[in-house]
Amino acid sequence: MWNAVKSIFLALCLLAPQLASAEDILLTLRLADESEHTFTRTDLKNLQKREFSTKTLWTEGEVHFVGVSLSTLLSEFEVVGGAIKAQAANDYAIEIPVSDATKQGPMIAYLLNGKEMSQRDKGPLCIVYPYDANVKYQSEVYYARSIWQLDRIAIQN
Ligand SMILES: Nc1nc2c(c(=O)[nH]1)N[C@H]1C(S)=C(S)[C@@H](COP(=O)(O)O)O[C@H]1N2
Ligand SMILES: [Mo]
Repeated sequence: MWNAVKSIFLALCLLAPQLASAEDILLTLRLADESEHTFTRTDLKNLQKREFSTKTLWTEGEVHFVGVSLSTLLSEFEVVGGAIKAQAANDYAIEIPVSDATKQGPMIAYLLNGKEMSQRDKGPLCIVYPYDANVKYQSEVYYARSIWQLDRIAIQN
């Protein structure tokens, strides 16, 4: 009996990291020193969670986003100044000043109304600003920074 329990436990221990590494990489972060850090959905979920509801240009009515504050991600890597270049799967790219990444600023969203966003649905990741909470975000500059299908962030020197 104990042997069976032990072997199951051992099997789970051996399997768990493999299952985790089989997960898709959703985001690659390239630092100024050219090192690259990858994030799966689980990695993103393990970072401090942020959420807000807002209307957007591209959704009907108010929607609820869950994700990681850009400020949380950047402070994790001690990025304090300059700009980031955010790139999408469709090769759209936009520069975002690191000064945008305040606590009440943009987030990298991974859930929309509680659901994962499909690529068709502008997912799986997008940068969204709390447009309704701050009218300054209701402008073309911030809409252009609201990159959907985000898959890559490079820290500019
Ligand atoms: N991946 C991706 N994100 C993007 C864009 C794009 O072309 N591709 N356009 C940007 C611009 S210029 C605006 S105004 C907003 C809204 O664009 P939409 O109205 O085409 O959805 O998304 C931004 N995010
Ligand atoms: Mo735009």
